[in-house]
Amino acid sequence: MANGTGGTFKVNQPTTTYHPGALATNTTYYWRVDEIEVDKTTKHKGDVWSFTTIRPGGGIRGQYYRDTSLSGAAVINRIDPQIDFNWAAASPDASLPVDSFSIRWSGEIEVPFSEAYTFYTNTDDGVRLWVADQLIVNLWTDRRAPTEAKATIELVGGQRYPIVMEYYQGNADGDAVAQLSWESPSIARQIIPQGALWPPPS
Ligand SMILES: [Ca+2]
Repeated sequence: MANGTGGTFKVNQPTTTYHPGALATNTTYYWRVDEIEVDKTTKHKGDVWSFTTIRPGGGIRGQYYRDTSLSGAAVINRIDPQIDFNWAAASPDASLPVDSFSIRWSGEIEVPFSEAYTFYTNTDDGVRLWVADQLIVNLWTDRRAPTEAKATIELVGGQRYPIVMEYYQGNADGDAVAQLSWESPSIARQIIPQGALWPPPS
């Protein structure tokens, strides 16, 4: 039964498994299993259960500023699929200077499993990272080279948490790098994929 629209009887099922075929994303499915006893007349009506399939993630909002302190109006507002940038000695965009710019990425993150997640920032220059409203990385200083920081936090599978990463490229130190990765007992270290990230709820 899909969308709670009064579902349809699917099939008499002689075994304990049923394969419904491919499911749509971002859809709630309802299902009920009735049993008939071996006398073929006594019926037991089951409970209605439901679940909602995930929708593909939409990346994270990026707001880009023309100074190192995220002040004034953002000159770029866009959705970045991931935080995985190495601009080297260049600028992210013609509307930004090569040096002295800053970025705030914000949105939500959904984790697949209930376990400890280690977040890794790799930046040149400064970075601050909040996950689940906790400031877990705070290195708001110039860097002479891409520098890693990490922090571990317990999260619950299937839940969405706010995530914010702020970053700046300083005035004097050439290269600009900003990357955000994660790792858990179930996930090998990787750049956080687009499918786990969402723009802020509107
Ligand atoms: Ca730099």
